[in-house]
Amino acid sequence: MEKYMDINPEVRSAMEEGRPVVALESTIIAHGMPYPKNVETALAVNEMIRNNGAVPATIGIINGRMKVGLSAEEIEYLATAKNVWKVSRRDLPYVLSNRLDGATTVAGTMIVSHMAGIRVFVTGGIGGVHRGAGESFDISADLEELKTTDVAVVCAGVKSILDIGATLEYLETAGVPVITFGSDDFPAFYSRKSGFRTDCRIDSPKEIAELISLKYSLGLRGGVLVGCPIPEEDEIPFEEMERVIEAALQKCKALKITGKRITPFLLDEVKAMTSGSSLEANIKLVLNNAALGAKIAASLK
Ligand code: PSU
Ligand code: MN
Repeated sequence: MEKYMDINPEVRSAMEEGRPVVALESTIIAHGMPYPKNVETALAVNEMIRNNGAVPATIGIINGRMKVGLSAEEIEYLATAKNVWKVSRRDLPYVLSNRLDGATTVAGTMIVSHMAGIRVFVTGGIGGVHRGAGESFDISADLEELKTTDVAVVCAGVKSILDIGATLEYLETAGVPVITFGSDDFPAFYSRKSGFRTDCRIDSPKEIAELISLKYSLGLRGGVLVGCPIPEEDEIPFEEMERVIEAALQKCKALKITGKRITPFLLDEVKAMTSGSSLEANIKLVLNNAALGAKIAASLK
């Protein structure tokens, strides 16, 4: 592994000393937010992780090397460089063998985290089953990764560019525990409620950590998904986002966008149509997730 991976010294010593480490993804930096908000957010998220007792490890690929713990300069680089690949499981071998730059998705970040030995990963939103997947077969590789890779993922739920109900069904089939932190409703990214009740509500980071270690002590492979609702003062009403998302989906169809470009396209459209208010909510929810993720990592035995 060392042949393809660089773990930064701070992350390495934390892991050697058994101190908590939290992984972060880089697709949100390179493809999810505009410059310079993407860099400011990534750095603020790192701070939030530290302030809550863990060491941040932002994951990305530079010149064909998997970086575990990007420096501020490397974050700036991935945020501004041209031709940064969006790297999910299937892209990883190509990007490494061709010495390319890449931003890792939830799936890509889970893989690298697991290789490095990191057990908790914080993101904004995961990919899932797209609306109309019955026709298009568009189901994010994030879900398959949650099925197989032993990393707990903290997110603000599932954005309604996706079919939230179908995504939850898929996770049930995949055997992924889906926990909601402090709420009876699974969150919908910009809004605290998706309209889908969760079976597994847990109200403290410590109990979430207990569930995670219990799962692995049973030998049950795969991830754990933790949905952390956006703080009340930052949320955007579900119906308001729904209108915007419908319009974005129409445009995506009309322009015949396909494959890995669909999710970034939809996210950009939503951002443009809400004139930045969705971006602010996005930043707030990632910070909120970071605080929870760090606390979970800190309680994980
Ligand atoms: N959902 C969001 N914001 C994001 C993503 C998803 O609300 O930035 C990114 C994540 O990196 C996720 C990826 O892993 O998009 C999923 O892409 P796809 O649907 O192509 O698998
Ligand atoms: Mn897809």
